[in-house]
Amino acid sequence: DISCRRLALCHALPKTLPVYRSYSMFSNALSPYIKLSSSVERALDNGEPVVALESTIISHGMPYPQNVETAQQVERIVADNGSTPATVALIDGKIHVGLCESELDLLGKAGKTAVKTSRRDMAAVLSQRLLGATTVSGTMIAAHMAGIRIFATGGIGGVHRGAELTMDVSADLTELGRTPVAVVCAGAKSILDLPKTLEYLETQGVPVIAFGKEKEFPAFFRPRSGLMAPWNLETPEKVAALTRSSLDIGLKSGIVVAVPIPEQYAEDAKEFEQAISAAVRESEIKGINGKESTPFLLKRVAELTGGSSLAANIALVKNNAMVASQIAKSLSRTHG
Ligand code: PSU
Ligand code: MN
Repeated sequence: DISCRRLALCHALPKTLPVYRSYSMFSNALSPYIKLSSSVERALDNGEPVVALESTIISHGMPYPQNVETAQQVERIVADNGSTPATVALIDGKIHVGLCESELDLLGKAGKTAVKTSRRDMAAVLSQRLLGATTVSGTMIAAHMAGIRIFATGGIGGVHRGAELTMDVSADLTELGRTPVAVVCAGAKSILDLPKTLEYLETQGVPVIAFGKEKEFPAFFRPRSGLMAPWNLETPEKVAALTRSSLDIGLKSGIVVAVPIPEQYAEDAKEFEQAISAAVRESEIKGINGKESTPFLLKRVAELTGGSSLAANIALVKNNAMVASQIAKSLSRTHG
């Protein structure tokens, strides 16, 4: 029967064609805008696993010089676990996928003078040749253009506390609904409204996977949020298989792979909750909103917890990079 045979043919296509082809991958219109590093280009050409990494975490998420040190260590962890790291940033009118050491340093030193770049900022930053640090949403767009399926970071943005009045919902969540990249993170910080964040991801059609033994959605500094994740998968292979299925059936949406912070780095919930509540109150009093909100809250929580949040933040990012690299490796094997 014809429809049956057509289905079989469709299914055979991704297995017989090489999936990664750097030049045929993006159209001629796109190629003047994208610059792959030589190691990323080589890996994509050979169908080897690649893990995307964001740069807002470098410029806005951590202080210098820990930000640059962490970025370098995270790249090394990705490499040590078998994938090629591809940190994303917008530099001089181009989307860079894979940065050299001096470019990482540039972003680290730029700090908040770099433009925090999510989907709505991409075209403005490119056309004005500004230095853009990509958020989860900006990085997902770049990764998808380059043909990268797996992306590691610390935490995703979410629905902010009080969003019923402010409508402050991170563009990360709508991006997850429209761009097929799996984001490996430690869940979302409780500077956010976590129940609403999970609701919004459901609306956007995004599978949220609790990775490992724990079935709850993690809360960044804490391995458990008290909220059940809709899915729980124990191994990188199972996450790669889910990602493969999502791509095979043509779902255009992303995936959240939520990895709990390793227990030995988990922070005292009470101290952190107090710091977070104080930071949220302060931001309301100061009238901080829009894209300034998340960087302000991150900075104040770090200050109020005496910097101990920074060590936990670095530890969980490294752990996520390791898991993402393993998932990417497993996924690249199923390309056949
Ligand atoms: N959460 C963190 N650290 C971060 C961010 C979020 O714990 O560095 C950054 C990420 O780049 C994320 C962005 O994509 O903040 C979300 O910002 P907003 O809430 O303005 O959408
Ligand atoms: Mn926002």
